[in-house]
Amino acid sequence: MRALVTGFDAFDGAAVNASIAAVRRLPARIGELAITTIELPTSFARAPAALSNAIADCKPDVVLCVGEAGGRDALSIERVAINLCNARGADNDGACPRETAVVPGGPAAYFSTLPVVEIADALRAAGLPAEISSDAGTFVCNQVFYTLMRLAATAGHRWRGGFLHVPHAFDAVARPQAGMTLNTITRGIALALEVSAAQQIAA
Ligand code: PCA
Repeated sequence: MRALVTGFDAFDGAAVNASIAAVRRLPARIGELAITTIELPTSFARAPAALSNAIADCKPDVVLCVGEAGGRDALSIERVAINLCNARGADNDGACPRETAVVPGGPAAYFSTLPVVEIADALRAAGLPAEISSDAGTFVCNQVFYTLMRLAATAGHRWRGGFLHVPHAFDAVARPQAGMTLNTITRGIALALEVSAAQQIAA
């Protein structure tokens, strides 16, 4: 089985994005799962094509997109992606879309097809702060999550996909208000992948 795991480049003036920093620390294999990682640009214009090209190349069974949500203090398994872009600040290309659709005419929302309850339970059982979130925001992370789930729903793919928001990394940001170590974040991502792979095998 193959997993594609994505993280984002740094944005909003930060030097590091905990999502890609933690994703890069993943091993090449987790049990039966071969792991491919890529960095997505924090760009409304470029991220969707980068994601769909990576899926076409990798032919994954599981896709987990990871992004950073500064200020959160738990690993947040996102439940739902909405068809809305509403940026508070500029992305890495200077774009700041307001009240536009991710996909004009697309459904209002898509649910994750990863086992969000089982992932949150497994993370907590391992002693990692975790929550299920119903708000992936309206910036590039939500756009990528919506793009991912729309691909899953419309392109006849058999993979399952979802999104994980992670806090700032204590070891990557000076004095974050809330955060975890990169090591903890990577452990959480690896566990989410294990639980997702187990569900794919059982399906
Ligand atoms: N977080 C942003 C975009 C890139 C990232 O890591 C978000 O939550 O939309």
